[in-house]
Amino acid sequence: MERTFAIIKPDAVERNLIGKILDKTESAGFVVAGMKKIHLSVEEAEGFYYVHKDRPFFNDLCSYMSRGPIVVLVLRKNDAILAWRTLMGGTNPADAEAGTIRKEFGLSIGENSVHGSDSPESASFEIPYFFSQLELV
Ligand code: IDP
Ligand code: MG
Repeated sequence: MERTFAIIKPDAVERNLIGKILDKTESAGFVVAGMKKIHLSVEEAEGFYYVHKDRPFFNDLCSYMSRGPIVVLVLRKNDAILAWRTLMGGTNPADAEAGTIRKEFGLSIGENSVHGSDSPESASFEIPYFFSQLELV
């Protein structure tokens, strides 16, 4: 089974949506391999989103991602990376497919409730950014 990295972002944690999002996640066949609730500093958010450092929304993104707690997750499933991107829906909730997490819970293109690795290379950077081997089952 493949592993992917996911985040329940501050907008969703603030609205007490952790349980609802995990319910959709487990119902879709993902196994939670690692999970914790943390509160990033701006610097830690910048390190995580380093690939986006030249994009115009970078500062807004890092201040949003550090404004409150998040839940970081490692999920296991066959083709987990693609399957989680599909369950999340497109970046802008307004354009996301019906039934996706972002369509159901996302507020805007910035505050879109969840993150997911976009490739095996991203997952290999993102998983160890937050989890040690001992924390994954
Ligand atoms: P993704 O999360 O669907 O992979 P990316 O393009 O990797 O989308 O962007 C990372 C995150 O940056 C998005 O999930 C969203 O929170 C934020 N973001 C992306 N595009 C915009 C934008 O045009 N305005 C504001 N925030 C954005
Ligand atoms: Mg992305």
